Amino acid sequence: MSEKSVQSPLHRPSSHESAWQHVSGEAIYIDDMPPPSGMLVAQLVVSPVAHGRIVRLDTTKAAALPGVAAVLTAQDIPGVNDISAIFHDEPLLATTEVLCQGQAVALVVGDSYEACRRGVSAVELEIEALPAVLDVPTAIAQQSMHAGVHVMRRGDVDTALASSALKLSGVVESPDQDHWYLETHVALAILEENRTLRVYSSTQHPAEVQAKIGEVLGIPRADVVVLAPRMGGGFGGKETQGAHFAALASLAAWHCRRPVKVWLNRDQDMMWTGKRHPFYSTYEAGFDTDGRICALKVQTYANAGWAHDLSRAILDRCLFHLDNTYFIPNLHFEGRIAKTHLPSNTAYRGFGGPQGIVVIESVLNRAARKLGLDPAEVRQRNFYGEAPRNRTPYDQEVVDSRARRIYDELMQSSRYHARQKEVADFNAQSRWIKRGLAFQPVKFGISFTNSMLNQAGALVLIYTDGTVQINHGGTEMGQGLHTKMRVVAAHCLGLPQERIRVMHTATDKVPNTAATAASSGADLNGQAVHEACRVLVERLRPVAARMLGVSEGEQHTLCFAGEAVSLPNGQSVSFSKVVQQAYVEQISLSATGYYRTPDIWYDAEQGRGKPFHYFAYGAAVLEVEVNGLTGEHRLLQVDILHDVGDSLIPSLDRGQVEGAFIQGLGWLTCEELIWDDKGFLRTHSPDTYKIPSYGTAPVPERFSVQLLEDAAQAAVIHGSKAVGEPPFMLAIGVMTALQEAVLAFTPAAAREVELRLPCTAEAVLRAIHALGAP
Ligand code: MTE
Ligand code: LUZ
Ligand code: MOS
Repeated sequence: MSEKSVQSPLHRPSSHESAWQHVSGEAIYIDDMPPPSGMLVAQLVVSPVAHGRIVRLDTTKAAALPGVAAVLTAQDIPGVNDISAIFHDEPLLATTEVLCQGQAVALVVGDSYEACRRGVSAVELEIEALPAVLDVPTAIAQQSMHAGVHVMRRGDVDTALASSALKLSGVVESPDQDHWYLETHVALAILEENRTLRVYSSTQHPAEVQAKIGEVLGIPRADVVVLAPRMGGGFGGKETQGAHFAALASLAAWHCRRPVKVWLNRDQDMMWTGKRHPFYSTYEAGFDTDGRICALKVQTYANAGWAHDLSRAILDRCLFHLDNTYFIPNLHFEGRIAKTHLPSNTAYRGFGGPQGIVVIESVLNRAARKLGLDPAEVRQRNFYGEAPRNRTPYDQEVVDSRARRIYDELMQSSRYHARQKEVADFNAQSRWIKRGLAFQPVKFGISFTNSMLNQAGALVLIYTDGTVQINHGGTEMGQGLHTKMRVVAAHCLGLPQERIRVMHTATDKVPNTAATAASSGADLNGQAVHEACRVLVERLRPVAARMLGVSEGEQHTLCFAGEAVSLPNGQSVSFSKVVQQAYVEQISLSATGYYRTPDIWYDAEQGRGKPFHYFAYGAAVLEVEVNGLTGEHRLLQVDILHDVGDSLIPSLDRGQVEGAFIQGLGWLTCEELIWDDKGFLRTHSPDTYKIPSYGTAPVPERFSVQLLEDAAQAAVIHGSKAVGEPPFMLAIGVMTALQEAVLAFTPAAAREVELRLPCTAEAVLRAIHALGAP
């Protein structure tokens, strides 16, 4: 029987399980929760300098102010003063040294935000400023590096470079990006009886928040329950960094014996929390005259900020994506982590992948233009193919590459070649306005590259009225994970979605979970939910068989669908009757499910392994129009063909593709973080930091998103594929399209263009002027 049966909601459009609450305003985010009786709030005292020594910290006057309940410093931490995810290099509250502006030094707890702010002003903090390192070139010069070097190599890169027909070298710098989730960081900690801490946290990683609270307070994890009801967006910004605010709220609740909420306003969130890592990469590349890459040497540096956070894994994923969809026979990739005095940069959709892909795409653009070839054609010629052109730089075999199929279908459907001619014709007759067309493929590795993290659990409860609650380890941040999990359970149990509730994520339901990240939330938790439901179906099957008078040998013909258990002849009994009978027969109606991704590994010393369970693919064709007098652009048309396998819920996946792509456009065109030479962020609110919005560039005027058909993925839940991050990188095509348009302003069609990222109007105008045009 086809999975897409009449009664199952699987592989069909569905609205987001919270859509109605989102739209009506009834969805409760943590800051919306009715304050528990006696609740206090808090404000942080932070470092005003990027680097300095704490000379004096006196909280006496602040603590004596009316309305101030406590002023907490590092000395008030009963356990370990560390909030880092991995490297133990991130004090919760600074002690002797501050390493970025906005680093937390003390916490003022009080009856109201006003009282807390008065308290912050009354804290006497003297800091002796020290020299600060803010960018990668300075960090290299001063050898300011965090631990960790990652190397991948294959073939003889120097010989291959020397004998290449075309040699290129250069620098690619990619910018940082604020997450701009609609809900800023927030946590509410409630101390309950018998020293139990119940903490509501806006986090993608409740298990880590629980662990960190335990360490900071010096209490066992079993005394801490972390709940993550829903997030108003995470985008990676809450993969580790939610722990900080949850631990501060917990510390304050512990001290004051009252509920405490810690919430950042937009400016604080933008100034104090980590961003996407800017990367600085140098390269040497060699090509043959047909535009095939022969050799690539890359030195890349992640600008990590003051602490490690996830920088090592982010650097790794950058290296894992320097190839994108292209086979590179000879290579040497080397990555390092620069230590600077910026807020500690963190996970952000793509997780180093975009920063890697931007490098190879820049190189391919230059090669194509030097050789007088179409950049799309050069990309196609370099696609992975048959052995031996099917091994990644880390030696994973590329099986079932869908890049070529997507290329063929999208070139057709977008009329790429015809439109290339139309663009040339337009440019020939238009002096001040020029257009550019680009093709951008993506291949993105799915799995946490730390293989251990690829595990998930679920707990499914059936009640005797036939309704169901499911719990799983993933968190809902708007991406639709809960909706997907509900569909997986509905399909397996044969119930309509309305009979199933997805409960708030909580560490006392499913323990020791991974972060909801790496786009793998549905892959991992979907298998766990399916497994728990399958166990329950197998328990209910004999009960239904007895009720229908079916022999043990015929049990397997029973079908769970349409809220009933049926025989092929149509005879059936309702699901709730079966459940009631199971209860009478004293059969357990709850089960756990567990999943780990099989057969993945990576040897970082050797730079070899199979880190990814599979790859997600997609491609975009983008057409831009540039105004040569202002540098502004319009995105006239975007056609995307994306591979989400056999989508669990196509309507949600389409939303993910659109959202990721537009967030990528923001990174590359309009979002610009400006740090002054003191390491202070000058653009910390929406009046100076522009994210994409409807009706203006970079949002495309015509936008078509198609999901690849007949694309079931083996060994993934119901043939689906991860979708959250991969389409972000399709936006990199806007860089190529803008470069093409800029080049069109020169009469002699110059072959080199310098266009820095992000491609703001100023950057585009500078690039045009640098070519001596218009
Ligand atoms: N979509 C929404 N609406 N909000 C988000 O915060 N985060 C993205 C992506 N899509 C995000 C989102 C990121 S960074 C990841 S890793 C995935 O969702 C995580 O969820 P998944 O694994 O369930 O796809
Ligand atoms: N987090 C992580 C991630 O810890 N490892 C990863 O590989 C990853 N990839 C994407 C996003 N978050
Ligand atoms: Mo996403 S960067 O993996 O949270």
